[in-house]
Amino acid sequence: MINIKEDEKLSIKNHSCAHLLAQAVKHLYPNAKFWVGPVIEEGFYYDIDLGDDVIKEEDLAKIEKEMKKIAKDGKNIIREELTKEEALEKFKDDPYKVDLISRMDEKEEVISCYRQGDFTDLCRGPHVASTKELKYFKLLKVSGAYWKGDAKNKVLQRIYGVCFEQEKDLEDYLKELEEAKLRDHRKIGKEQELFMVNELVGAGMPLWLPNGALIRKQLENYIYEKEQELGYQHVYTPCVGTVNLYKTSGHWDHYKENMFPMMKVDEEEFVLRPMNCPHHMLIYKNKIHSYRDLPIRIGEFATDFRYEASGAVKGLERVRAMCQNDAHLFVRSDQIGEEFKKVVNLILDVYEDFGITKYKFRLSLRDPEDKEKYFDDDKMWDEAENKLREVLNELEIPYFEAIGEAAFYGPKLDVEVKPAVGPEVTLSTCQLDFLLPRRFELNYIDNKGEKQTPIVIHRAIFGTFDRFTAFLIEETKGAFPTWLSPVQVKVIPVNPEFQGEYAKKITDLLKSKKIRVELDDRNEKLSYRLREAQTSKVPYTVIIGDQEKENHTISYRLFGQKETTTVKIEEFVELLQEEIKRKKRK
Ligand code: TSB
Ligand code: ZN
Repeated sequence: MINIKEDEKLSIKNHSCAHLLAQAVKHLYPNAKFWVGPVIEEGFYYDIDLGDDVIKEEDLAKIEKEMKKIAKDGKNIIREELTKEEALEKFKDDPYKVDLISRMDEKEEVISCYRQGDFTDLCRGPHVASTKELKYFKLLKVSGAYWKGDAKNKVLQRIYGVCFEQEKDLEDYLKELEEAKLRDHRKIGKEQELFMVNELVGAGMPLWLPNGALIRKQLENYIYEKEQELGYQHVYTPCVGTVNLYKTSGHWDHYKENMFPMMKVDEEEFVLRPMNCPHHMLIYKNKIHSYRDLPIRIGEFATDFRYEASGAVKGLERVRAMCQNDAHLFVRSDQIGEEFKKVVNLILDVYEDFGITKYKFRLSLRDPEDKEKYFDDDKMWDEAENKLREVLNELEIPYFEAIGEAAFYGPKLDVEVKPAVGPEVTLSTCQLDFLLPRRFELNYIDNKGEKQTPIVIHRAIFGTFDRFTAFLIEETKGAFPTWLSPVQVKVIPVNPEFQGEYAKKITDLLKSKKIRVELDDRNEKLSYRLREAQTSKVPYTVIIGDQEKENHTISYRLFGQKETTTVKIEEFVELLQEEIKRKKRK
């Protein structure tokens, strides 16, 4: 999908369209006050305070009509530059603009506004020359947004829209948007009964339903086997820790705003853990290690809790209770490169199995200015960041750099993917850490009998099972590969009266071979039952007629295909078992 923000011409057009939206809103709701109206990847939005008025989805058409009217009128869009004093005077009736202006520094930037007919807005620009140039736009949705993104502030109304150069581009975009909505994991998750949320449990606390839990169990088994083969040792640890544990690690100082608040039990202070590193550090510390023992790879499918803003939580993709496919690798400095490479190769290997091809590697670095988020030790950071760059260049994988995205304890290599709806998210991550081993005073005995501090690589291949499943649902549009499908085979007798018994025998046989199978011998038309099997996206539909019954065969149809293939029952079992064992997308 096109990124409007990255296209200069479209970006200007969308920004002008945001002004046009504000002008139309002002015509229809004279009390409206305006906060900001930026361009985003998907188009633009404007945050508006309407006092007691509320704009609903059905009001958008009316606003759009007014926008069309103004645009047709074709007023020139004129830039004016102002002193701070003039700007404050001009916008004195709008507290939001006054807030913006009072924080501006005349010496640093020119204060400007743009006028189109009866509407003027404070803005840096640039804009198109006339509202006439705005022809192909659409308002997309309306939602609430806290002023300045702060939950303590008033909720403003945010109207989203998009604008294009050509009618066809707008049409294509709207079509793509519709398709993306159909792929949204929240929609499919509901239809296929994969997960649910209930406000009594809490926002961002998904409940995995049997179908979703089945998929997750397969994912756990899959990655567990891979990690065992690669020498990982899996552990179980509790999902709470004392505040002191997180003070020792540094989370308490650098990550507190992402954590649930402290709770007191007797005289002890606990927190729900946001990460598992401290527990794993203590497991490492439980034994004396020689340089020959390293790398030591401690893995866990570990539940974590994080405070995510209520407006940010989203299905399984961004949750407050999550399960990481986590591991901490304790290595010597001469093993960093080799071990890091193994993690990257594991990521690539897993992505190939799942048929994931659209992703970007991001090298996430600290923001040297941000002393609050990042541990203050420039030398350590430089060493870690340079080491990572070195490894990445050696691996020859393309990546881009992002300042301010590192973990508080070190730089990371993140894999970014684009969900059906909304901005990109991180799936896998591999992080280099010189800090926590020092804070926990970890060591190993080197070949001269001296104590050395190991380095830790934090890594999560799936990221969390939650986010990975969300992504998988969208990638497959809910048509999971056979090994993951909650129901792998649907058996349908053409006429339950005549072939029902044989169909039942086939179903029982498949069940005994540990294949997840369902029999549909309802008294419904064949076409109806076939259609339902298709919409439920079961990978194999087995159709049993007289011929099949007589010849001890079955006929199967793959999801999304029209043709049927007839094979001996043994052959079918073998084929299925082979496919399930392979654990591939296709
Ligand atoms: C890899 N300590 C490391 C760990 O050892 C860590 O916690 N890294 S993390 O903060 O980047 O989180 C790991 C992964 O969890 C991320 O890459 C992302 O895929 C996933 N994740 C993070 N926040 C959420 C969330 N709110 N909902 C779902 N998944 C999340
Ligand atoms: Zn970690």
